[in-house]
Amino acid sequence: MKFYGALVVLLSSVAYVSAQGASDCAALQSTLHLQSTTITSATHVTGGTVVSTPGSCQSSASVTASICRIQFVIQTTPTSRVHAEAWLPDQWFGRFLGLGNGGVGGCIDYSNLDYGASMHFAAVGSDNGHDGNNGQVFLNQPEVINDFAFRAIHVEAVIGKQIVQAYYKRAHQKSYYLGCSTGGRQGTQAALKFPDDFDGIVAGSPATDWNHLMAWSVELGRIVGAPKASTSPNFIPVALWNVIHDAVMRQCDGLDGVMDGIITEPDDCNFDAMSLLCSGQNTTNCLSAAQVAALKKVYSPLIGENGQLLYPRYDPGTTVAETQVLLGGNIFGIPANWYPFAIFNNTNFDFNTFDLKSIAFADTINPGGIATFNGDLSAFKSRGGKFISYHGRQDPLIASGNSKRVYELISSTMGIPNLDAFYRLFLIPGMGHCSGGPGATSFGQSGIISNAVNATENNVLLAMVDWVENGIAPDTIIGTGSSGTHRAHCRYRQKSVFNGTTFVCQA
Ligand SMILES: [Ca+2]
Repeated sequence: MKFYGALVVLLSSVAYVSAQGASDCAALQSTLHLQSTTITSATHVTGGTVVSTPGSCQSSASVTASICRIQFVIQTTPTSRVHAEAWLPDQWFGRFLGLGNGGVGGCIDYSNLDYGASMHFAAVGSDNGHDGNNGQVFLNQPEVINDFAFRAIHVEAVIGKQIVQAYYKRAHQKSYYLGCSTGGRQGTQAALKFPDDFDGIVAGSPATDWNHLMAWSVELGRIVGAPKASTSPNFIPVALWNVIHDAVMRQCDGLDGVMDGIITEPDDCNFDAMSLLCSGQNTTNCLSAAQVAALKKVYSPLIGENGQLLYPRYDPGTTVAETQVLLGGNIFGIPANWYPFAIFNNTNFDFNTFDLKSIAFADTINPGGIATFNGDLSAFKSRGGKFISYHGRQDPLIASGNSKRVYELISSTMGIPNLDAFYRLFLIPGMGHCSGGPGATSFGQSGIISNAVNATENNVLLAMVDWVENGIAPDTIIGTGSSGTHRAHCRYRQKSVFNGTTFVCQA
């Protein structure tokens, strides 16, 4: 029944359009002329094949549904350009889908191009204005940073929609956006700066308040001794993270009423790091005083020069492997690719010198308006836009508390106590960064996942379609776990509460 529910949504609201065929696709390369845009390839691809891909990110991509694949380049300024692809399915349901990126990345999201086209969207993804994951491209290139900070998604939407219209010989009916991490930030930026680009935005684990996220990532590394962790008394070896993880779960797993390896509300977990302090006879599987102090800092918010909150605390409950991303003793790769090239213009920047003044300096530059921390979504709201955010509660890269903070920022800025009418945030217990983890973490947020249930109530993208086209807002998003279990994820500020049988959402 659930599956057919999804089909009803997909089929009833917009007309089914079949594309013209392979020759019409190929013809676009010579017949379509768009501003500042060069179409480099237009080829019909039969579903079930693998195609080669340009750039340094990957060499090939799977094509599930038969598509017209259009590769194009948009010259955004004399010193910057965006490479993009439109995957236009033979069976199109009239919807446009813009896609985001990850990290400091310039990687076209082929996985979600394939996903979107399979779901009958005309899907467009870009390289974010540069190729690959190296921040060197930002050095003395403000327009490349502008593409990354706000422009790539905008031109992908503007030009992409024109390509869609030319191919299908009719305009799209509704436009959507899907992205996570940096993609979540890009979706937020789209709602703030270009509110007409998308009718519905799905922004996962958003890297909003980017400048302070970068700062927090560095400071977490420095708390455990990076970039000289090997000689630091604060360094915590991976074996001790096993001890810490066990202690965190012992103290906090049961707070939600079920010992299931998932901390439903990490903000309820006031972990007592002192309980792990070595003492007397106890000298193994325990922490030194310096390590205890470091761990307390890890689980505390980042506070600025003037005592202000810069960024919420690291979520307790991440797995040992997840802790190694920011707390393994190195400066994390994304800020290591951001500060030297985009902030300090110093390819040899020494992270030993990083401090609160560095953070304040980055705030003053805020290149390209990258911060993306503004609560005024009034233009997006008044044009009827709908926004869904989601965030895993054991996200090892972006504290889930930041998404609560963004919700409160929007609420206070706009003077709207409850944002349900246009903005919903779903918190996902037991999910890491964008996907994965012991929770019910598959809900249509990215790619084609084998155990995902593609029904409206189980799929965040279809839920968004239902909200935009039918006015039916999702009260919950039902995730599927790796073992096939389901859990209804609650929208903030509701709480996920165990009622003795199952988790329910309570106001
Ligand atoms: Ca639990």
